[in-house]
Amino acid sequence: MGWLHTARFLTTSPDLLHLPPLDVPEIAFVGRSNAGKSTCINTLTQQKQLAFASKKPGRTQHINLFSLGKQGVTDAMLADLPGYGYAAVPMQDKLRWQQVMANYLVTRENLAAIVLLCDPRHGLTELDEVLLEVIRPRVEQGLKFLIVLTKADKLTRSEAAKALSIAKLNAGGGEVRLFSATKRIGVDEVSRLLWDWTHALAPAEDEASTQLSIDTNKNPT
Ligand SMILES: Nc1nc2c(ncn2[C@@H]2O[C@H](COP(=O)(O)OP(=O)(O)OP(=O)(O)O)[C@@H](O)[C@H]2O)c(=O)[nH]1
Ligand SMILES: [Mg+2]
Repeated sequence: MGWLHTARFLTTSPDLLHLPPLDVPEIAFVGRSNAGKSTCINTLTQQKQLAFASKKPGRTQHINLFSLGKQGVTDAMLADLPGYGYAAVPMQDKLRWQQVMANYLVTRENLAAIVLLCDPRHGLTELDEVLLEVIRPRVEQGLKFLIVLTKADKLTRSEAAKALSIAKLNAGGGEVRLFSATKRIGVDEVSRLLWDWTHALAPAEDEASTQLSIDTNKNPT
């Protein structure tokens, strides 16, 4: 989908305090370290090195923002967050990160959707459950929520079907999709969902408002 290809790096921050306040809808990618968050962002945006992915868990250590939108009109943000649950991280860093993450998820005003990435071979971990609890009040207030089951290329057909039905039970009314960066499973579906969530207006109205903002830029009054 053309829209996600427009992603470009905006900024990086060690915590919520240093993130710029924004008024476009933001989609946060969260989950266990090594679950495939950065790879998922690169696959969706069709850019190899936009977010830094790595075999070594704990690669992403900041909140990284990527802006989306055509013709210089930013209409949404992707946020790549550090993963949790990596055993080799010192306890103090772990606790600090859980705090940064909870703070971001609970108070980031323009947060419109959360994508929780989960490797279905491990299932939802204890820390994933904690995260579900933290975001529950916001999801109940209308925040969109999607569980992406990553690395689906590693599952047989029946394992995939089983993982999907278990995740649906845990998603609390949110969406669930299978995803694979290597086999490009679920890429179009997830892209479509993210577009729909950040563009609640009918397509005709959306076009009109984009046109309006371009005109306004050209001809300020
Ligand atoms: N087979 C397979 N491997 C994948 C897939 N997605 C990610 N990986 C691999 O999983 C590892 C971790 O990927 P990352 O995208 O860096 O994971 P992350 O969740 O951003 O990790 P942190 O930044 O540590 O939180 C890398 O070796 C990726 O190549 C996938 O769909 N299929
Ligand atoms: Mg990462």
